[in-house]
Amino acid sequence: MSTQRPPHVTPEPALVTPSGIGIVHLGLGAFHRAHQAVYLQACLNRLGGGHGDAWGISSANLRSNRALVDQLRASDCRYRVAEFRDSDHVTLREITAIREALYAGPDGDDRETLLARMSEANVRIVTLTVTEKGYFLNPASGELLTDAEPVRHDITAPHAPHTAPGMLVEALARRREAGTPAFTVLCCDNMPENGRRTRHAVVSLARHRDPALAEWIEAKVAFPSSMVDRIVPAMTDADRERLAQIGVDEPAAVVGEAFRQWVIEENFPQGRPDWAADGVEIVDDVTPFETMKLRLLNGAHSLLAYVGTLAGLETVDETMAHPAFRTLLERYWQREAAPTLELPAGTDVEAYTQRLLARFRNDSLRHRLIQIAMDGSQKLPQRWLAGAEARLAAGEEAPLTAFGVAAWIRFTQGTNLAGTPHTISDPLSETFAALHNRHTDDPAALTQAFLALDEVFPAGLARDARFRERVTFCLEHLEQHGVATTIDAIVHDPRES
Ligand code: NAI
Ligand code: CS2
Repeated sequence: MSTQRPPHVTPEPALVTPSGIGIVHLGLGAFHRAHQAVYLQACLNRLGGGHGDAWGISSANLRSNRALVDQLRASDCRYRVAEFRDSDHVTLREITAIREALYAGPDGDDRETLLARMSEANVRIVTLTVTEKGYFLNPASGELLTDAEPVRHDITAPHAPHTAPGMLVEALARRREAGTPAFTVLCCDNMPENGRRTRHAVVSLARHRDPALAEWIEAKVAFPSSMVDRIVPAMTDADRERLAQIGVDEPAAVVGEAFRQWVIEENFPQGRPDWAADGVEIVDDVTPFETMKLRLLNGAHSLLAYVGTLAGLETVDETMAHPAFRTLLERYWQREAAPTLELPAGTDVEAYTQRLLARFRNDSLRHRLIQIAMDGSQKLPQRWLAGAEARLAAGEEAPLTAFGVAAWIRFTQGTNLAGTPHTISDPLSETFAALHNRHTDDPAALTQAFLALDEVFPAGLARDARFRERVTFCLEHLEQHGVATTIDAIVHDPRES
C-alpha cells in the first residue's frame, strides 16, 4: 500500500437517527453504501429528526452477499464511508440512513419481509444497483432473456421471485391488488437509459404473468433514469488495514473517492427526498449526462482494464504512471468518444476528461483492473460499441475501439501477455472459452467469431470489414510486440493523424 502515514481526518458532522422507511433498495453492495446512502444521509442530517425521517432505506441483497447483511445488522446498520481525496486526506462519514438490511436470496429467510416492505404505502421509491447483468436483458438489444434460468423461475413461480425484475413485478402486483399507489423505480446501475431498460425488463416479465398487470405497470409506474458517479472499489484486506489505522473497524465500512455526482430525471409521482438540496442535479432528460459518463469515464476504465491487465498491471493508478496509457486515453477521448456525444449544456469536455485523469491517478483507491474487467459482455455495448457503430455509420473509423476490442478478446483467453492467469467473470465466460478453444492460433477467425456474438456486438460493427481487420491486426500485434508497442503503432498510425 502507498499509505505510509495515517491521513488527516476531517471530523464528522452531528448525526441524527432516522426512523421510518420510505425507500427500498435492491443490491446492497459497496456502491449503494457509498453513494445513495451518503446523499440520503446528507438529507437526514439537514432535516434533523423531522420530515427527513420519511426516507430511511431498507436495503436488500437478492443473491451475494449475505455476510454483509449480517455484518450490518450486527452494527445496527451503522457504518462509515471513508472518502479519500488522496492518500493523505480522508473524510469519514457515519451513515445511519440504512435502517434495515435484508438477505432475500433463494437461500435466505427475508424474501417475504422484503416483499412486505415493498408493498407498504409509505415506501414510495425502490432503487436498484444489481449490476448490469441483474436485469437479465440482452446487452445489445435490451430484450428480456426469457431463457435465463432465474427468469424462467420467475415466470413459473412469480410469487417467490429470484430476480430483481421479478421482485418488482411481484411487489407491484401486490400493491395493485391492495389498491396501494405504485412506487417509483429508480435504477442506479451503469446502463444507458437505465430507467427505460428497467421498465422494459419489468413490463416484459409482467406480461408473461398477466397482460393486465403489465398494462397497469406501463400506465402507473414511473421509471426515471439516473446517472450515478463515484469510484467505489471493492474492499480489500489492505483497505481494512488502513481504515483500522484511523480507528474505523466496522466490517461494513467502505472506501471511495471524494468526488460524487448524481443526475436524476424528474419523474416521481409519489414524491421524493429534496435531493437537489444535497447536490443532486434534477433534470428533464438524463441521456446526455449518462452517455457522456458511460463513454468517457466507463469507456476509459474498460480500456485501461483490458489493456492494463494484459500488460501485467493491477490497478487504475498504476496504469496512469505510464505515459502510453495516458496517450491512449487522450486519443480515445478526443478522436473516438467525444465526437459521438451530445454534451449536456455548458459541459467543457476537455475539463471533464482532465478531471477524469486526476481521478484515475488517485493512488489512495487502488482500484483493481480485474474488478472493472468483469462482465465485459454487459458493459462494452454502452461504453464503446454504440459510439463506434455511430462513427462507422458516418464513414469515420474507430481504430482505438478496435484496439480495445482486441484487448478484451485477448483478455477473455484467461491469461495476460506473459501467460499469467486471471479470472474471467462474465455471464458469457463459457462461450468465450469455447471460442478460444475452437480458434487457437487463428486471430482472424477468433475475431470473426467474437464479432458474431450478437448479444454484444451491434450488426453495424460486426459486418464492417475495416473494423474486423483492425481488431485482427491489434490481436496479432499485441501478441507479437506487447502493449506499449501496439499503443504506439495505433496512436501514430499516419491514417489517424
Ligand atoms: P458490489 O459487488 O459491491 O455489489 C453488487 C451488488 O449487486 C450486490 O448487492 C449483489 O447482491 C448484486 N447483484 C449482483 N448480481 C445480481 C443479480 N444477478 N441479481 C440481483 N442482484 C445482483 O458492486 P458495487 O460496487 O455495489 O456496484 C454495483 C453496481 O453499481 C455496478 O454494477 C454499477 O452498475 C453501479 N455502480 C458502481 C460504481 C462503483 O464504483 N462501484 C459506480 C457507479 C455505478
Ligand atoms: C467501473 C465503474 O467497475 C466498473 O466497470 O467502470 O464501476 C466506475 O468505477 C463507476 O461507474 C464510477 O462512477
